[in-house]
Amino acid sequence: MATAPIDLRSDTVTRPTPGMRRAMAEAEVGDDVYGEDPTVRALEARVAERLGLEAALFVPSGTQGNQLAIGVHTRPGEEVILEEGSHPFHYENGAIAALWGAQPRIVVGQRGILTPVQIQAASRGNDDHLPRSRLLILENTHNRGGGTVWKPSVFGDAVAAGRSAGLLVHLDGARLFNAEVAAGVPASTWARLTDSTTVCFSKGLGAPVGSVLAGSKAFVAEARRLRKRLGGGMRQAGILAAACLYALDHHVARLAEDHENARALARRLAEIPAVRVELDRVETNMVYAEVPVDAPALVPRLRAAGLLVNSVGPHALRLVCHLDVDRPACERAADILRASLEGK
Ligand code: TLP
Repeated sequence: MATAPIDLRSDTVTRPTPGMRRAMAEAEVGDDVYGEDPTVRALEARVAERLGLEAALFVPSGTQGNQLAIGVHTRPGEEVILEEGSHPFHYENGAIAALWGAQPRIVVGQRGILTPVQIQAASRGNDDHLPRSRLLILENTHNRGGGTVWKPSVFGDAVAAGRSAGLLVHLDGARLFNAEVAAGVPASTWARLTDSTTVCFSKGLGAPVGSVLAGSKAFVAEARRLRKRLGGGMRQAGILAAACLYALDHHVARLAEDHENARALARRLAEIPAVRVELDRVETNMVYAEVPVDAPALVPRLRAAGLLVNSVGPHALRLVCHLDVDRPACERAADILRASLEGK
């Protein structure tokens, strides 16, 4: 029998574990559009508390969480300052412009990290000619930056720079729990400084669906209205929220394993002469590797050899470690890449 491929395309590919499926099957539910699903409410309360914010809203995806935040915080014509590789700019299908008529103002960070000087420079003054700068979006961990963790003090400085320029601050914390585990400080260290924060459960935490957007009570009330407008009002969503609660209880601390596996994978990749990996850039569960061949063309060859990865540039691959791949699988992944590059 053929062995299953090793899937390192993303941590979104994880499947719910038997324990998670049991929790989902047993979830108490109600109609959440009426605010009557006890499991959704429990999840929202728990995440708000964990992030040090007042209230929270269960949403179908990280993208919707980010976009609701932008929708609540901005008006058409206003500017959103965010990093070039950030998910809301790079991967959300132009939604900032398409949905809200806001204008992205792009800053190029270092591995996704912005300095206070860059943030100040990107904010506009009060001038009738210029767009009004309204919102700063930061991302932790930063996906295209390499799974980068914002040092809490550096994050605090960036937020302070935004505040002094009169900006609201949203955090895309799709992988904020990876940052929590990697830095050894609670997720609230970052989130409580923001006006709104999104966290995702369908990435390394292993839930099938679900993100939570948190902020003040007034912010969440507005986000709830916009969620309905976008068709994100879910009914007996407690079945999904139960998976997220289970993930909070059982899958956060184990993210450390994914981080160790990513480091082991990176070390093994670095032994391949043709591959370039910056080991010190592997801070969480992601490995970005440079290959000397056309990366998009390499992807189907790797797939045929039993390894699924994504190309993220002409010569760049992204490999993501997660709940469903163990250390031997990660090491085998490096061996498959080596064999493929050596034409074996
Ligand atoms: N990221 C996905 C792809 O969309 C690129 C991945 O495989 O990494 N914020 C960040 C930082 C993300 O990485 C993602 C998903 C999202 C938001 C969006 O989450 P979903 O997919 O739930 O809309």
